[in-house]
Amino acid sequence: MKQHDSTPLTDYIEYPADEMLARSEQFYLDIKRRHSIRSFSDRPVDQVIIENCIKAAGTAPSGANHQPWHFTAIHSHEVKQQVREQAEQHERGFYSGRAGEEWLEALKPLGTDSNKPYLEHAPWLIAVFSQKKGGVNAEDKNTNYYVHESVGIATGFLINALHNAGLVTLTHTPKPMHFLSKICDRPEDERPYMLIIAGYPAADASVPEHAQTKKTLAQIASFL
Ligand code: IYR
Repeated sequence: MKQHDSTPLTDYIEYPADEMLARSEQFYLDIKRRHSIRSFSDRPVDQVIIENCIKAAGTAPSGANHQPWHFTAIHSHEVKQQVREQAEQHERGFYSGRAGEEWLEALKPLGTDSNKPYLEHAPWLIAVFSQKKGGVNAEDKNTNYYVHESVGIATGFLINALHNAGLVTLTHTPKPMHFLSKICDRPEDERPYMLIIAGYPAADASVPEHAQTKKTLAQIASFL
């Protein structure tokens, strides 16, 4: 007996082998230009661009296609100020000891500290939430599966889409992050997953050398 309905795959595009090779290399060269940026311009970015990038994120694969994510895109200066204030308060605790010696040592080459002006000045903060309960319909309250994996992939799509649009981003995980639920007015059964800062880079934006060292193909892959 038929268990499911389906329609033919009509939007697949097959490229000739040489074009596929060129595209794979071109994509690598393009995504290689993505860097985590910590110095943002306050230049505005049209909301439609952010909407398109979130729509792209929403096409990510997920456990049972439950799409266990919610994105709150924050543009309001007042709300950004609240996020900055509360994130910095937590980060001060983190950097003044809560992180532990090993973690603080690992962060030294990035030059980060508890000061997060970009949370207030970047045009967009996108708070990503994960949903333990949900379903294919937005109002469902069934069990979700592979929530972390699904939201991680969607967040990757989002970062990729923002980069592709010509914006820079920072993945930020203030610790703890629960204050975001309140500020964004999200329900109890949703968890803040990550904060993506998006906008134009400031004129003096830089990339820590430490972050530019990527493992080689031989280090990250094996072919059997
Ligand atoms: N959340 C802190 C600390 C931090 C942690 C990691 I792991 C990083 O790769 C970078 C920063 C902060 O944002 O400063």
